[in-house]
Amino acid sequence: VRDLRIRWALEEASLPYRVETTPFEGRKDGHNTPQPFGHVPWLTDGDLAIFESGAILLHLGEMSEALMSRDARERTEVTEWVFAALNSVEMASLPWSIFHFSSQTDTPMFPFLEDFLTIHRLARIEPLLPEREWLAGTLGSRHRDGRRAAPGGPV
Ligand SMILES: N[C@@H](CCC(=O)N[C@@H](CS)C(=O)NCC(=O)O)C(=O)O
Repeated sequence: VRDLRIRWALEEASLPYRVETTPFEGRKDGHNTPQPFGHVPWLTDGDLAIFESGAILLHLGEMSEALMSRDARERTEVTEWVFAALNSVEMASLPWSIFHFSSQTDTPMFPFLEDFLTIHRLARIEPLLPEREWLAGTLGSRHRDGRRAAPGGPV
């Protein structure tokens, strides 16, 4: 479930947070949540309610330099990679995982999606990774140095 990426970011930034659950049944009919499609996750921060995991991540990035630098170029890199993860990788990995986990890999779409994902997306990222620990930012080196960002406002 897509709350994992948000919990991960909150942990990396040492931001305080509380997890709440919502009933699965009835989430679409009359399920009055800040998520217009009746989906999870959403984040409540004070009187702000944010849906879409990418939008939530960018909001958290604004709260912690451990997640997003204040430098304009580095901020742009973070934004690029958040969109790349959602728009270029997840758009292929999601249908791939639905076929995979529902054991429908014999559908003609499956090899198409697999090639699209592995050859046209992930294989192109592979050569970038030996040069750096993270695609954007310095999250890893912050950890190696033992420095963590100070907790920001309430989440
Ligand atoms: N693009 C949305 C996707 C949200 C989404 O699809 N959430 C799933 C769980 S990860 C959900 O609530 N599914 C319930 C349903 O489809 O009814 C995001 O990234 O937040």
